[in-house]
Parts: sequence; C-alpha cells; structure tokens
Amino acid sequence: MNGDDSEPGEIQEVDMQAQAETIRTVFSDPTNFNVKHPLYSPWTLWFDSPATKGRNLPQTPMTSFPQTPIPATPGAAAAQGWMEDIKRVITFDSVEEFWGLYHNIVQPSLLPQKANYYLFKEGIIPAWEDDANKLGGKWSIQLPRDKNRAAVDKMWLYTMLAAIGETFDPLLASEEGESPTSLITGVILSTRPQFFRISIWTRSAPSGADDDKLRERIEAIGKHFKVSVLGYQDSQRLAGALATEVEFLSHKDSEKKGKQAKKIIV
Ligand code: MGP
Repeated sequence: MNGDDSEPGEIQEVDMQAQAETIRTVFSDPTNFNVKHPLYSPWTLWFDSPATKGRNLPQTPMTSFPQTPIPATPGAAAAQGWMEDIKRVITFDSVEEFWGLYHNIVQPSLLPQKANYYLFKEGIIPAWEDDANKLGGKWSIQLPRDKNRAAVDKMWLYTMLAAIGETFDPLLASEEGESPTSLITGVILSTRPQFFRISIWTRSAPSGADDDKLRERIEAIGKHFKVSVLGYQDSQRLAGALATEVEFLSHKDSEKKGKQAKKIIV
C-alpha cells in the first residue's frame, strides 16, 4: 500500500510550488517552522554549579527540560563520583533545537561562580574516564572575569557553533569522500571566582616525536580556536594576571595537576 491512489512504480507529478509554500524554516517563521536543519551529529548539554552538588533533583539552568539518565558505559561507572553532580540537560540534533536551547539558558556572564556548561557529542560523558576522552586532552584559555565579562558570552557561543558545525578539526574540512572521526569530543565553559575558562576536549593527544601528524592536527584546532573563534591575532600573546595563553594539555597531565606537564601553546 502506498497510502495514496498510485500503483507501485508509477511516476507521480509533484506540485513543487505547493510544497515550497508549506515549507517553513526557522528563518521565515521562528515559532511555527516545520523543517529542521540536521547537525552532523547529536550533542548533549550538561551543567553543574554549587546548586547541583549533592542534590538528586535536577537543578539545571533550564528546569523545563526533562532529565535523561547517564548511559551505563564502563567510563560512566569509573567516573561515577565525578559525574554525580553533573546534570544532563538536553540532547539536540538540529540547528533549530540548538537555537531553542541557546535562547532558554543562562549566559555565561550571568552564571554563578563555580558553574560549568559541558556540550558533548551524544554518547560521550564529560569525564576523562569516557573511552572517547581517556587518551585525549584539551585546549583551554583562562580569561580574567573582570576584563571579559562582556566578551565571554560571544566567545562561548562561537565555540559551541564551531563544535556543532564541525569546523575545529581540519581533517574533516579537507578530506573528500571520506568521513574521518572528528577529534573533538566536547567543549566546556567554566566560571570561577576570578576567571572564565573555555576548553575544547579532543579524542587523542600527541605523546611523543612520532606523533607529528596528530600534533599538526591538534595544533590546527588550537589555532582555529584562538584566531577564528576567539578573534585573537595569530601571534598575539595573551598570558597575564589570571590569563593564560591558548594551551593544550593531555588529560593524563591534567590528572597529575601540572607536574611534568607538557603544554602546547599557540
Ligand atoms: P576542574 O574543575 O576541571 O579544574 O577540575 P579547576 O577549575 O582548576 O578546579 P576547581 O577546583 O576550581 O573546580 C577540578 C577537579 O575535579 C580536578 O582536580 C579533579 O579532581 C576533578 N575532575 C575534573 N575533571 C574534568 C574530572 C574528570 O573528568 N574525571 C574525574 N574523575 N575527576 C575530574
């Protein structure tokens, strides 16, 4: 059964004009659109703040969205203590849902101190222990709170857009025909009493001189983050009181809390 009067294999005439008239994108009708633009992959937003710590009830910045349970993976079991206070907010897979979410959550500049947004690919939890993160690392920049209160909201928005638009990893943009796995697993915004921090988590981290290709790919992500996303000059030095350069550290080195850490700086 075709659900209409046509025979199998029969060629149907399509009224293109009538079809075009029924298509309402978010651009023509921001509230009643009926066509969505899919992302390359679904993403999940997670959140924690002092208010979510030690509480079973979800205390997200957007309480009207339902909570969904954390996937039961070996990484999730290992990270149980760390994940206890981190609340899963929502999963989305279209441009429209992203904007719907964006317009309903608190901007970084207005978040309480010691809060974090974690935007990760669906199926990856925001923990070192997840299989996708355990051999990886992160690019991050620390920005003094007072000087960056006005800029941080845009910086975080552009970071999220680069993540969901898959513009960070140069290999994804350059390879035709193939679809290599993106090195990006998630992005994080952290508020602390004296600074903001934005981080990009990667699946792998270069470990030695043999890793030239990976190192190049990781460095290209850092440069894209610094120049195209955050808007700094390539050669600009950023470190200062409470400010860091755009720098890369493997999660293994982060766990060692800086001891013998090998940072890459762009
Ligand atoms: P943080 O919040 O990433 O760093 O990690 P920050 O902002 O320098 O420290 P804060 O004290 O101001 O929040 C803080 C601590 O949380 C780390 O030292 C770890 O003990 C723990 N931690 C952080 N992460 C990302 C993880 C993780 O992925 N897994 C586990 N098990 N612990 C983590």
